[in-house]
Amino acid sequence: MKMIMAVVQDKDSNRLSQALIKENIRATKLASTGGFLKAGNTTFMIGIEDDRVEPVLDLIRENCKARQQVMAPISSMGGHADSYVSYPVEVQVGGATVFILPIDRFEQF
Ligand code: 2BA
Repeated sequence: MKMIMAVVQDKDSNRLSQALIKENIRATKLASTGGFLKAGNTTFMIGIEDDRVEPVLDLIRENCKARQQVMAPISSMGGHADSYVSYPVEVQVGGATVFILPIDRFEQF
């Protein structure tokens, strides 16, 4: 068994949830925040048998797309606006960042 942890954009989260439910794949959604953009994203925890890992990755690939996101410039709080110049920065946020971990033991009570 494996644990798939997938960080996806909030915009894709409902679509991915529906696709997982349709394929009878159990998942837990966690509200998360990207360390860089400090914007909300969604982390899916999916415990799954080894032979179903690839189909789950296919579903994630099909339902999550990369987008350009603009990072707002940092506003000057200290009155030294001329000491640095801040521009809006555009970054490409991936469709999904996926970690696949081995599970030693799985129990449900
Ligand atoms: P964020 O940390 O908010 O990052 C959003 C996007 O900003 C990243 O997209 C990347 O394109 C860019 N970025 C991140 N750190 C950067 C840096 N130090 N310098 C320049 N650009 C940077 P993705 O790589 O697709 O990541 C999307 C989200 O997935 C991340 O949101 C974070 O929540 C998660 N993530 C990505 N890599 C991770 C990792 N190694 N461990 C844990 N979470 C990760």
